[in-house]
Amino acid sequence: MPEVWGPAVAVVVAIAGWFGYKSSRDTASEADSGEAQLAASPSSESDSGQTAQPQGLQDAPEFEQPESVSSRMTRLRARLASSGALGKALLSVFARGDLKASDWEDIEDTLLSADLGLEATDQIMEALRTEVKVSGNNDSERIREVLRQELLKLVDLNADRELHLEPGEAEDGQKQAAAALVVGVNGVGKTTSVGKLARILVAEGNQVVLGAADTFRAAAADQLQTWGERVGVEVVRSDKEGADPASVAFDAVKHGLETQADVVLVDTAGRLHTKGALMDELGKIRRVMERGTQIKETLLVLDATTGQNGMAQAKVFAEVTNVTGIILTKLDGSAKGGIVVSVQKALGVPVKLVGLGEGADDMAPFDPESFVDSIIA
Ligand SMILES: Nc1nc2c(ncn2[C@@H]2O[C@H](COP(=O)(O)OP(=O)(O)OP(=O)(O)O)[C@@H](O)[C@H]2O)c(=O)[nH]1
Ligand SMILES: [Mg+2]
Repeated sequence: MPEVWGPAVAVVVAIAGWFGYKSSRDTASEADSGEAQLAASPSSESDSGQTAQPQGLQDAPEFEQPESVSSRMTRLRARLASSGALGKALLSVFARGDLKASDWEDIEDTLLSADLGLEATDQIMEALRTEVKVSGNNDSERIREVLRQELLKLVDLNADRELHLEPGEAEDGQKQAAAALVVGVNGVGKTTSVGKLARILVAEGNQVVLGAADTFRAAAADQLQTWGERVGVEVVRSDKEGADPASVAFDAVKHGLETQADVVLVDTAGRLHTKGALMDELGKIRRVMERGTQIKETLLVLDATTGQNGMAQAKVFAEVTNVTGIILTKLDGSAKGGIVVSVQKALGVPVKLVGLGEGADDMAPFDPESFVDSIIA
């Protein structure tokens, strides 16, 4: 058995049940079959004739132990609370007493500057005005409760936020790795998110393969490979700068199937040339991946600090490809938590994960209630 799997199996139980699904991995028997498959490492070639190679088995890396769920959640919640403070800002306006038109404008500005978007801001303004009119006072607890209820409605408690990455079964009874494609504008945190997500999946007991389909810069594949080594998973990449990204994505899926992996995560480049070119590139990546398995999630990564500008660009991705979930990064230190509401409204897709820092464990499933409580704290 390659050394790489020893420590990976040791950390398996750390975050069990994180996304609410069970891993199909039977550690003992699959570790054995994994050995046989990996020994016969593929010389994988896709339709374009380029070859991408799995990397990361040779130098047995030092594994970091993933942080426990409870410690991670406590730490990340505190980070969100310190960035939000929407409640505090609003209550300080309400504390002025009799509200004049200019005070209501301040309330509106505060909501807009949290990136809630116009529609949601109007809805909250309406609810707050009604509350003040009906109750005749500005009791801070009542105001906070109205705000909380409105935000909960807007964030949508019923959306399906689970990651559906259970492997399937091929016709011949072999396990068929689930594939996920990670897309988004450049610099938003795609590669980092792929690394963090791989770490969570490994900790849950999944065998994961990463595909470096960002072939624009060689450094992009190096960055993903560093994550792979850190997390203890193989990375399929091409050493040729400018190689066909679809070819690498194809090889990653192929390698995932050959090694009986559970999940194949494919990182992509974020350059937004033209809408047509983006559509062609992502379309081709999808088509070749789907020759091997199903793409069960297409995760759009969005940087919370870029606000409404970033969202306009993200919309283009949602228009050209079938996005199933959003990873909202850089929520740490951003006062723009309201973007959760506006992005879901604009794209019609739920936020599934949030990034709250650059560290390997700084990612958490998005939990609407604790999120709302944090930003109005
Ligand atoms: N504070 C903070 N920084 C983050 C988070 N996620 C990613 N970053 C940082 O954002 C920067 C860009 O991250 P990448 O993962 O390289 O972004 P990318 O989308 O892959 O970028 P390209 O490949 O160039 O398109 C890095 O410095 C990351 O450490 C987050 O949740 N919080
Ligand atoms: Mg990247």
